[in-house]
Parts: sequence; structure tokens; C-alpha cells
Amino acid sequence: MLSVRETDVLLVVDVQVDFLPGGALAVPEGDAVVGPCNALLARFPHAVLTQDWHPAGHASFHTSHPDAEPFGTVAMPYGTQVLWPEHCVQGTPGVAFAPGLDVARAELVIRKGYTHAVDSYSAFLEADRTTRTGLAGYLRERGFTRVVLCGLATDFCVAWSALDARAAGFEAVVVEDAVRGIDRDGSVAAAWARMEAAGIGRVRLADIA
Ligand code: VGL
Ligand code: ZN
Repeated sequence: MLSVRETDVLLVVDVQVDFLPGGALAVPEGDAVVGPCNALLARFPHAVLTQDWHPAGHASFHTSHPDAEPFGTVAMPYGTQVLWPEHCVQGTPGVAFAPGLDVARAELVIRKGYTHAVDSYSAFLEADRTTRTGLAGYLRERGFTRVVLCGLATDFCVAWSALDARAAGFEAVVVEDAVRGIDRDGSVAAAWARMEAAGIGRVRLADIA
């Protein structure tokens, strides 16, 4: 059970056209999170949306590396990078929020992944684990103490954002029926295990009062 507090902020992660079925990097059942995210947007007093926001030719795209396949990996200065199909490119239709998402309830949209040579699954810290997006400072300045997460994808942007929220000193809770994962090589189960080990809560929509 989770009782909503005035110091809670809902973080709606990457509910964008390219992550929906038919999109450039479709998450299985990605469209199933829109209704639950809207229910959460109606329930929580404050909300922030994130938007994956890559420049054309971004280093996380397989097309930016000679002979690379989608979902392969490459060594980057900051570690191993999964190579994705081109997705969420600034100025394309796929970067938009999912149709029907109640974006009007959001007080802030935080964009990430705009640095050409560095990816950013996390809404807090880029993949170099050094460059900050400013979100932790914003949440702290607003007096929020707990971050409740929903959206896409469980095993990448949701998990990394939840882990970094926790590392930044916030409580973090993921709403399990308001997220969906990409799930490559058991990555969804691994993400839940990492989140559990970090003290991140896991609730269902029906458990929120
Ligand atoms: C995401 C892979 C690449 C996500 C974003 O939103 O989880 N995954 N870019
Ligand atoms: Zn991305």
C-alpha cells in the first residue's frame, strides 16, 4: 500500500511514439502504459515527464557505427553501449508523447540523450555517470522526497532513473503495472533485482491510496 503525499512527485518516463507498437524502438505492449500513467497523473499532486531526445546521428544508434547491428554493443569511453535502432530523434514524429497521454498535468518536461556522444537512460545522470540533467536539484528545490515512476522501458530508462533517484537520496517506487520492458537477455528480471537490492519499492496501481 502506498499513500500519496504532497511531497511525492510522479516521474512519467519516455511515454513516446517511438516506444509504442509500430514505433522505431517498440516496447512490447508499450501502449498499455498510457491508461495507467494517466490514472497516476490524475492521482499524484505533482508530475514530471521525461522525453528521450536524441540528435540525428546520435552515438547510441547502430547506424552511427560502421557494420554495427541493431541491439549489438560497442565500447564507448564511458563503458559498453547497446546500439539501438534510430529512435526519438528531435524534430521527428516519433519523439512526440504518446497520443492520449495527459501531458497537461506535468509541471516539467526533462529531455535527455541530447549529448551527441553520450547516451542517457537515466533522467538524472548521463551514461558517463558524471553529467547531470539538473533533475535532482529541481526535485530537491521543490521539496519532493519520493519519486514514483511509471512509463517505458522498465529495464532501461525506468530502472536507471529509479536507481539514480535512490542514489540522489530520494525514496523511489515503481508502479509495476504502469511500466513495460524491452526485455533482452533477461534484462527485465535483472532490472527488478537491481532495483529491489537498492531499496526501491514496487507497487501496483490498485495499491495506491
Ligand atoms: C530507452 C533505449 C534507448 C528507454 C531509451 O526509454 O528505456 N531505451 N533509449
Ligand atoms: Zn534513447
